[in-house]
Amino acid sequence: MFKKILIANRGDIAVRILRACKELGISTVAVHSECDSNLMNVRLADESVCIGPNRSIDSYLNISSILSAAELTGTEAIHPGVGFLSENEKFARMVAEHNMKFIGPRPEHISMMGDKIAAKRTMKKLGIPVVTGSEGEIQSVEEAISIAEITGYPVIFKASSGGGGKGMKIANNSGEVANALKMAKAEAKANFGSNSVYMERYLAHPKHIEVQIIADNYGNVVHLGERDCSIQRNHQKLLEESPSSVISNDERNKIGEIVTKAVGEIGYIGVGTLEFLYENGEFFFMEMNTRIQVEHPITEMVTGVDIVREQIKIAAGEKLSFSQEDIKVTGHAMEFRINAEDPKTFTPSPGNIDELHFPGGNGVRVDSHIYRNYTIPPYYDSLIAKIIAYGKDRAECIAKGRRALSELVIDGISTTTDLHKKLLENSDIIKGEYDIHWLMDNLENI
Ligand code: MV4
Repeated sequence: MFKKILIANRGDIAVRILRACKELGISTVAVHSECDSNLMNVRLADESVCIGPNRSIDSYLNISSILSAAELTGTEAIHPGVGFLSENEKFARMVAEHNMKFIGPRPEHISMMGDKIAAKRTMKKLGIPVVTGSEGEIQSVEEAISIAEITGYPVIFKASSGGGGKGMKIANNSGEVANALKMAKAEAKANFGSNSVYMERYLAHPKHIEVQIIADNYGNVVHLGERDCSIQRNHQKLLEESPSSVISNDERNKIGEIVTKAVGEIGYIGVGTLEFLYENGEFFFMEMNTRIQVEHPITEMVTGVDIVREQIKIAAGEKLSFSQEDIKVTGHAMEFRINAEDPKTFTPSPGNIDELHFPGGNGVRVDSHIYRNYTIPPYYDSLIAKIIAYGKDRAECIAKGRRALSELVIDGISTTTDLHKKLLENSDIIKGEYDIHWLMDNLENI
């Protein structure tokens, strides 16, 4: 096992990783920007290094600063966390070149999944269901129209190097194709530096269902069931649950089997998530995330697997300590993302936390880095806490969630807490009847 790990991240996820390191007896190095010296993960770490000015580009995205900090402290492995450099192929490669372990998949798998066309083509070949559409990059309006004649309208154009919804454009008929394609290409170019786009049949009312996998260096691949992440606002997830209320045991086993087989065939190592759209009982692969995800705790709650601990053990060359037969999805978990945001406009609400009380008790987990009198800086993600509720079934989970949110006190800044309270009183949410558009369609009247 590693003796020392550097955590190349900040906030709640850095605390989460640090906790796993402590439990494994691994010494920790925190890195931080100038304004972040009083972060909880910096306080809890054995050592810390300031890696640059406040802007992410100068600190948390500064590869040479982070590698210098790692060399200076005698780090054996680097955990990139979520966001920042977590899906940066070049960073993964450079960590290895400096004789350290990157706690994540191999660089070639990061780049394969970063290219959405390549990812889709690979998964399709391996038997994973995908949405019908163009085989590769769309070259012309004529090509798009002739493919749309087969798939039917509406169609959606997506950036090849995209993700997160940027650069997506819908065409409802052949008359809209030219403009949608032009707009998608321009947005792709502006956001990702490449104007390459591909096309798919547009699904009108799907759910976002993602499958968690974990694979070791010895060919063992296990899936940990699914998460329903359909409650999103502008492609920002807000509430996630596991299992999904629309997925049966048979469906879970079936998609899990398909996914683990495919992941095994490409020799993927580490943790990963395959994102699907799910509509009328069918799964359609969208993209694969090659990192630990924000919403991993709900999977930990229903499977009992400490995913971050296992991720570190895999990077250290250890075998998975469980097989698929050992995994049973038991009970129900929900994650409520508490963001420092205005509840109406969702604009960031940085500032001082004047008063703080976290809920606890049976079935409640809180992953957070904030404390009373901590000042949230304006430079980074607005996620400040994840409240996770667990119950023996969905109804009990909702009851625990309501109770936990009612105990939560965060004064001095605005948060998304009240929105979650309202969601848990909404009849559609209580019934589990929601798709990817539900939150945007209902924000005004909940
Ligand atoms: C789609 C789609 C409908 N049909 N693809 C948005 C982000 C990106 N990862 C995929 N996205 C979508 N792809 C087809 N063929 C609808 C969306 C989509 C969406 C997906 C998941 C969660 C929220 C969403 C909100 C709007 C659109």
